[in-house]
Amino acid sequence: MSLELYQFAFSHFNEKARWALDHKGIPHRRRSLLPGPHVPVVKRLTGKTETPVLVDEGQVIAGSAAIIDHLEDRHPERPLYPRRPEWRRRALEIQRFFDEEVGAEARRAFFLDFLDDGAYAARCFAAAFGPATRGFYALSFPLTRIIMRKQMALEPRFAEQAQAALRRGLDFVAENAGPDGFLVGDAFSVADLTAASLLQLVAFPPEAPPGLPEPRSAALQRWLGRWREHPGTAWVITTYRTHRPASAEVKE
Ligand SMILES: N[C@@H](CCC(=O)N[C@@H](CS)C(=O)NCC(=O)O)C(=O)O
Repeated sequence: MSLELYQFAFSHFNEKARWALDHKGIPHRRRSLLPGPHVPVVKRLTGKTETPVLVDEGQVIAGSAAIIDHLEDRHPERPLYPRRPEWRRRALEIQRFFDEEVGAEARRAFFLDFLDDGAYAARCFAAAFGPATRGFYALSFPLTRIIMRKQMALEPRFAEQAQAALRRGLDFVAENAGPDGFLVGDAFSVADLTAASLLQLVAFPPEAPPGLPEPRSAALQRWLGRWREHPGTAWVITTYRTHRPASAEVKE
């Protein structure tokens, strides 16, 4: 088997790709990268810097939607695309809405709060690494944080628009989930997977890897408090509890 996911462990777009692999039970390896040092590794693969990237027998697939499309094609069992054409169209439309209109703004809203405590943020990003890497990353994180703030335009003047986009995503799932919780049709699909993984940062449900180091920072608690009462948050938590399977990662 040569299926490798180049990923950030602590990232919602990466969680989307992980969940698709785990949903289908496809054994794969994960190459976890740290924000900052990831640049040369990902550039070598795609010429860009964004994760997730899947390498399947030498074929490079960049971006969570392209990865899911590739997996649907190669591993059609446990489908994420609904079979009925109109449901499939709707599910892909919902994926596009969350990818393009919610994901990046939700991340911006989150980081505007979360990065206030740089030491805690560095612990979250580097939790999967050994003590030497964690120590070095923590020391260099003040510089990484400056770069992240610049790259994602993490400016307080954008906080309102970023939170509004995230709220639109939460409103969408609260208003569109059917009686059994599905956004489209009568089964779990790419629409539910995309919405739940891109919205997971409002709750960090226990089933969402990699988990949060304790004790949580005041900045993170303030963030979580903003969204606790929204009915969309309850949908995210229930969807994770019901549909997020265990990891299909193969460890070295
Ligand atoms: N549309 C892309 C978005 C991916 C994305 O925004 N990735 C972020 C992590 S959440 C990233 O790798 N940022 C680092 C960079 O761009 O250098 C997808 O669906 O995969």
